[in-house]
Order: sequence, then structure tokens, then C-alpha cells
Amino acid sequence: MAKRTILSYPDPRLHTVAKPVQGVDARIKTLVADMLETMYDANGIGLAATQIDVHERLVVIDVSEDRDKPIVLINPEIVWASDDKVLNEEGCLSVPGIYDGVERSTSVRVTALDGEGEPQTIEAEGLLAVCIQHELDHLLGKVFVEYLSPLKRNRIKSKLLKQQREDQKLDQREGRR
Ligand code: GNR
Ligand code: NI
Repeated sequence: MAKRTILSYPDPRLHTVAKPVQGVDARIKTLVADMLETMYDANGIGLAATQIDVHERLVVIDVSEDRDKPIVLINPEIVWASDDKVLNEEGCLSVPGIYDGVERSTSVRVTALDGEGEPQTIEAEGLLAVCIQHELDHLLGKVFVEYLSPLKRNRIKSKLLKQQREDQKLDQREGRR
């Protein structure tokens, strides 16, 4: 397994629309293993392939307390979403240090293939429902800050760009690449 680099907003590659996975073969299984390692290492509850610059419909999630219940969603589709919505505080590994409220359906039903290529249907509510909607947005090239006002989004963009410039300077001074 190998840890992959997570893209940071406002990287334009985060707005790429992912294509369906063609078959759950060895390449996809390695990718899933790498995504799980990357998600756990970053202490995230989910990760979409888009975030590691792979533009295929592939998501990993683990909302369990003990972080031992991985969910793999290949070619996921939300087939039903409740009309009732709830406002949740969201964060994103691609938008480090930023948290804000986003309205989502309280419950969703999603169909997908699992890590072995077997069809599965998941009925989700609570944090899992939020996470599924957040991850499926990534596959469509959408980051949660796009639900916020343009003013908030621009402030977030500036803050992250400034942080990225400072991180780059530190890296150079240490002779890293
Ligand atoms: O780790 C994550 N936490 C989180 C919290 C509230 C709503 C959504 C999320 S998903 C995020 C990981 C991530 O960026 N997935 O794309
Ligand atoms: Ni995210």
C-alpha cells in the first residue's frame, strides 16, 4: 500500500468530473488500498479518488468510532435522497482547517459495487449520509465550499493560497521538494 498526496483547494483538478470504473481489477484494488491508507493516515472519515487526482468513480468511507469498518463505493449512485434536510458542520481534507455549515438530505439510499466488485445497496442516515453526499459531490468536481456564499468562498481561497505559499517557502528552505 502507498499513501497518496491529497489535492488542496483551490486546485483546479478538484473540479474534474470522474468517469465510471470499467472493471474491479488489480489496479482498482490497489487504488482502494491506497485510498484507505491515505484516509486513515489523514484521520478523515471519507476520501474520493478526485482528491488524489484520480478521476474515476471511487470512494472510501469509515465513520466508525474504532476506524475498523471501511466502506468502499465503486460507481456509486444516490438512487433516493430524503426531502428533509439538515444543516451539518462540514470539513474536507482538501480544505484543511475550514469548517462550515452545509445543508444535506438527512437520509440517502446509494447503490454501488463493493471492493470485490459485488453490487451493494446502502441506506444511510446521520454522519454516513452526510459523508456519502460530500464524497459523491467530489466525484462531480464539487467541493463543499461551493455551497457557501461567494464572500466566504473567496476568503477561504485567499487563506488557503497564503498558507500554501508559506508551506512552499518552508519546504524550499529545508531543501525538500
Ligand atoms: O474527514 C472528513 N470529515 C467530514 C466531516 C463532516 C462532513 C464531511 C466530512 S468528509 C471529510 C473527509 C473528506 O474530505 N472527504 O472528501
Ligand atoms: Ni472532502
